[in-house]
Amino acid sequence: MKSKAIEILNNNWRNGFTVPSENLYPFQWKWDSGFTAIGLAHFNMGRAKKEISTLLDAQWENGLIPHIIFHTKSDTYFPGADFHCSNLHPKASKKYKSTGMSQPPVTGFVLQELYRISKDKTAILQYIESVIDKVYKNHNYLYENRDPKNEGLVYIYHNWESGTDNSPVWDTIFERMDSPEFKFNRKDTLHVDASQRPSHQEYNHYLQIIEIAKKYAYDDAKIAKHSPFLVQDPLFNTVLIKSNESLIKLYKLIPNSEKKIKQLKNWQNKAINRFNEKLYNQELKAYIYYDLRADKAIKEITSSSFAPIFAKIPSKKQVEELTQNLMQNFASDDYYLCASYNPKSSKFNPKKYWRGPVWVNLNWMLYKGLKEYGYQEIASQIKKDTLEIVQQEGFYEYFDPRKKEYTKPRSKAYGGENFSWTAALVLDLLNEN
Ligand code: 9WN
Repeated sequence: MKSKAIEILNNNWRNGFTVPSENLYPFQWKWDSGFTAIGLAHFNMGRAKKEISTLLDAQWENGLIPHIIFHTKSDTYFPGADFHCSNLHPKASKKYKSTGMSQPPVTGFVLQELYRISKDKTAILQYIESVIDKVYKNHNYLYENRDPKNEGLVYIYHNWESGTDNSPVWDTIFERMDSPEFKFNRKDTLHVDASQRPSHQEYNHYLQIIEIAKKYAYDDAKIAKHSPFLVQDPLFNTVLIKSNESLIKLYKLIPNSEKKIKQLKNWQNKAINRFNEKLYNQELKAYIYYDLRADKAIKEITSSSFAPIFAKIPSKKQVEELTQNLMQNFASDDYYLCASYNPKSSKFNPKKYWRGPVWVNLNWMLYKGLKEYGYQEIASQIKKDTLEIVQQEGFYEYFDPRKKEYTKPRSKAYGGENFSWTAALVLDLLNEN
C-alpha cells in the first residue's frame, strides 16, 4: 500500500506542486496541497517544502491564499481562470492566475506536521522560519476581513471555500437564490459519473455567487454585504483554530516572536469561546453552521460537525456527547466511519460527493483529534475503516460508507482515482508507530 501511495504522489507531481487528480483536478488546490505535503514529507521532505512554498508564492498582497492556482493551461476543468477573473481585485497575485476565494487554512498545522515528521529539526525549523510569516499574514487577513461583527469566527462566501462543496447544508441557501441558467460545458462529468457529482442546477448557483463577487471586484466588505452565501462554517473555523495553535507552538521556537504569539493567543481565546457559544447545539449534541445572511443557524449534522475535536475546541462533556452521537448515528454496524452526512437523514446519498461518502481527509482529522482526547478505541476504528476501504478499492477521492455494499463485486469508491490526499494521508497513517 505504501509503495502505491508513493507512486501516486510521484505521478501527480508537476514540477513544484501536486495535482489532486490527473485530468479531473489539473491545478494546485489550497487544502489539497497542505494534506499532500504531509504525505510527501514521509519520503521527500524537499518536495513537501516546495509544495508549500509554491502555494505561499501565490498569496495575494492582502494575505488571501487562493483556493485554486492555475499554474498551467488545461481544458479538462471548468471553471478556469478566465471565468474567475480574480485580477479584478487590486491585490490579487500578479505572478499567478487564481480564483478569488480561499479554502480551509490548513497551512499552519501542516507546518507543524512537517516539523513532527522531519528527522532534521534544525533544517525544518529554518524552512519554517522562512515561510511562517506568510501563514500568519493569511490568518490576519481572515480575522480582519472575514469577521465583520468581530466575533472571532470567520465567514466563507462560497461553498467551494468550505471544501465540502455540495453538502446538503447549503441547500436552503441555494433555494433562496434565483440563479440564471448559465451556458457552459461541464468538464467534471467527462471524468466522473454524473451521479457522483453536483447537479447542473447546483453549478448555476456556484457560478452565480462568483458573478456577484466579480461585480464587486472581490472586495471583502462588499461581498459581506451582498453575497447570498455567507456562512460561519465549523470546519473552516476549526482548521483556522488548529492552525493558530500550531503557529503559537512554532513561533515559540523562533526568536523575537512574542508580539505574534500574543496576537495569536487573543484570536484563539476569542474564537474558541465564541465557537462553543454560537456553534454548539445542545439538542443535536453537535456543532452546526451559522447562516449570516439569514441570521440563523443551519441545524444539520455532517462530518464537519465533529471536526472541532481536531482543534481541541469541545469541553470534556461536549466531546463525550459528540462521540456518542458519532457512534450512534454515523457508525453502528452498518457504516464505515465517517460518512460526510448523517446516514439517518432523508437527504443522505452514499455516492454523491459531500452528501454521504467517506472522505479520507476528514477521517484523518477526526482520528488525530480523538487520539488527543484519549478516545483511543474510536480513533483506532476510524484508522482501521480508512485503511480497509482504501485497501479494498484503491486510492479514490471518496468512498461508500455502507458496509454491506463491500460484499458486492462492483465499485464502492467514487470521484477521482489516484487521488493525492488519499495517498498522502494513508501514508501518514501507515507510518505511525
Ligand atoms: C472545487 C480538489 C477539490 C477539493 C474539494 C473538492 C473538489 C472542486 C471541484 O475538489 O472541489 O474546488 O471542482 O469539485 O470538493 O474539497 O479541494 O481536490
